Amino acid sequence: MPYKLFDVNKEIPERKEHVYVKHCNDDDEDIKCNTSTIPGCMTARGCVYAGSKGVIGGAIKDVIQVVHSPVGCTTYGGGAKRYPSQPNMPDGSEFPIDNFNIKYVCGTDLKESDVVFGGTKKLKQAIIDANKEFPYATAIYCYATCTTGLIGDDMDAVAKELSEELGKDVVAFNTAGFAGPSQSKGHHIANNTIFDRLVGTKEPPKTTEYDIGLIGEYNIDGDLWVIEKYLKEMGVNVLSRFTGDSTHDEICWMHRTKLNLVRCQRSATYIAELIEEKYGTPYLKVDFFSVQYCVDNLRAIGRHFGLEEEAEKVIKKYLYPIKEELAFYKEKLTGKKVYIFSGGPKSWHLSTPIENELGMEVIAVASEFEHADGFVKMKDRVRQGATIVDDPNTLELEEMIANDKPDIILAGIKEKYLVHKLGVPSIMIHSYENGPYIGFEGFLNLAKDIYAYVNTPVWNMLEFDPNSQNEDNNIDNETIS
Ligand code: CFM
Repeated sequence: MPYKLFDVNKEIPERKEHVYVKHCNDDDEDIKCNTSTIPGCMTARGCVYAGSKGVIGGAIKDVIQVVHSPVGCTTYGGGAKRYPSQPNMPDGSEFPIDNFNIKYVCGTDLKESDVVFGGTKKLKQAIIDANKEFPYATAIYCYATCTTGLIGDDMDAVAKELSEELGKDVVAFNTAGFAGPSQSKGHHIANNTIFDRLVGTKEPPKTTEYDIGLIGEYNIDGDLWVIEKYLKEMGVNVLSRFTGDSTHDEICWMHRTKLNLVRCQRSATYIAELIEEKYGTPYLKVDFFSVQYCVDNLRAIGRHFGLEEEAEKVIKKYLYPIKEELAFYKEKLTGKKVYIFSGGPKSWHLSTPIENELGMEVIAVASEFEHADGFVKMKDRVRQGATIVDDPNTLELEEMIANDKPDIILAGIKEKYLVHKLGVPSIMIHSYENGPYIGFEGFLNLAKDIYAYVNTPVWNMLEFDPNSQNEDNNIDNETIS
């Protein structure tokens, strides 16, 4: 069958409101977002459970994660994400983390009869068994999924009963997969649950005048360690991390920080606001993606603590060694056309740096789950004529590629191999190729990866012809020599 391009406006007219092309004088036009995916669209979104377990709770190293689900959701949650941890604990001991950094994930393996008769007994037994198996874990978090949301199991009651019985925190996250349009709702529920159940329940062994909370940094491929290193060298102490490389206890004493830095502002501003409201701790929204943002934000943190000179020293130390190499990549990448298809925030964090600091042209940005405030930033930061897409789907992506012919796409694993088949290189902006991608050296890593992918000769051997008669994913074999 000949390949036909999908005509979005014709096939699914409701999608029109989710796609926007930036023009001058059109500031008022809103893009529709944070609503349920339109049936029939092959979305790249995750579910609410994915947002709570996959993003927030699952990164904490000394916790057993009990997924209350049929086995599929548990399997998904078992090490699918690249957020490594070090074994070091706040008291100086070492937590037994395996070499692959797969955290402790168990499940209740729900069956049909549990759906009919209820799954709380199984959940209780699973938590007791998990605790026996991993007695050294500090706490146990359990997660609702679609199935348990449908049954209506009272997970809070189980968590309360077992917290008393086992003498450690058992926390229930009521994040049924369908409880919202995307993983974003899972972030929100997890923030609220952690704040209500944990924050303020423990005290840190010691405090200083320079204690901060690093909030919304999940240590993707080591990002958190880069920021932590800069802060440490400035004289700032990271007292709590939410939640990359974190421990259960750090989360419990988040109320003792003097300042909170909010790195991912989509998934974690909620808890920073709640802490400010209850404990009066201020928070700063920070951005370390790229050289310029890194300089600006380290200076802002320096100003807050009166550590301006120390901030300048750190900037000098880490900026100087990468400058020349970065200039090389900028020269090579100037004028290359790029799409940024991320979960949301990375599409607005990276658009200006990729234009200004790498010389590339960002011609489309997309977000799986951003809310209206994120889209305002996305619109502000892209050039005239750039396309902005909410909840993109594969067919639209193919259509866009046929029209724009971008040189590279920064996207996720769900887009990567699809676009490779269309002859366009793609690097993973969610979990990275050769990260970290944050900070000075991280931005250089990103530039290197973009350069390497764009210049791999294999792309010259492929040609995307949307009208090709070839059924093999539109790759014309005759062009492959
Ligand atoms: Fe925040 Fe994230 Fe992101 Fe996110 Fe994500 Fe992610 Fe992302 Mo993938 S917490 S919103 S739910 S920065 S996993 S580390 S890369 S979609 S833009």
